[in-house]
Amino acid sequence: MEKLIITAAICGAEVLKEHNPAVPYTVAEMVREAKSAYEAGASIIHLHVRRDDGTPTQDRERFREIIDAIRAEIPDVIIQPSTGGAVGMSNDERLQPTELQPEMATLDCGTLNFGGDEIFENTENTIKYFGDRMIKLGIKPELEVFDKSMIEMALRLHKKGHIAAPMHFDFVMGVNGGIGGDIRDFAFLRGSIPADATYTVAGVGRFEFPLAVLAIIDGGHVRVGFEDNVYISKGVLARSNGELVEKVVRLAKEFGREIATPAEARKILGLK
Ligand code: KMH
Ligand code: ZN
Repeated sequence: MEKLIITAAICGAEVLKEHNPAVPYTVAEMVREAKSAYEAGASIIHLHVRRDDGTPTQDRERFREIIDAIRAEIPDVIIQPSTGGAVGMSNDERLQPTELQPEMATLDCGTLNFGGDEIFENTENTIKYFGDRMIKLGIKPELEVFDKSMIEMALRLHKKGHIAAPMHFDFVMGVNGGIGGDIRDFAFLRGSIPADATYTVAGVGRFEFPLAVLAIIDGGHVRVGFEDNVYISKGVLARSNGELVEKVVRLAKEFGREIATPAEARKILGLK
């Protein structure tokens, strides 16, 4: 089995210090959390950025500042900016970090009810627009799918030339409005991607670690982090993103799965 790529989603756009005081907002806090995740075994940092007061932003210069600060400490880590941003942002606002030509970026493959009146909007034309941009800039998309229909969308847009193969999916599972997070849901998504595709699984809340185990034993990859879950165990807040990554490393070791370095992750994902 290939080595396990661990992605740390250290910040997200919705989770706040009120949920866990270790959620990072400032540049120094972002570096601290990225470093803790990397030192524990993460090879990819999935990156959202905030203003110092916690407001989510897709501002290119804020991304540049935080990416530069992270790179100064951990130069070889793979940085994967979000193009999802936060609900309500425009397409061009969301795409700003792609101007920095990262190796990877997320590409959300459908629209989702996000709770209350909020809709995370990704029309077919939006997905084509984002996919075309990533092909042009040589950015590998992590195809975020919150439901089975979003895999169908990605496959259709791949056939039309808007998404390159081999595809790399992120099954984001257990979000309100998306697919659930049980074994049947996982098997349904897992069985729906092409044979040459890779995948990571991001279980939200209580689904984080059970789904990590399924991916570990199946040969998939794993995402954890405050964006998805702030607890290390039931009712106990994680002290850092690193603590969440450490738990995945422990689980992987129990099942004999080795952890990929950033260089090995680049090879597995076909990054340059
Ligand atoms: N914050 C969500 C609205 C992504 O990073 O691409 C979108 C999100 C997905 O987190
Ligand atoms: Zn995200």
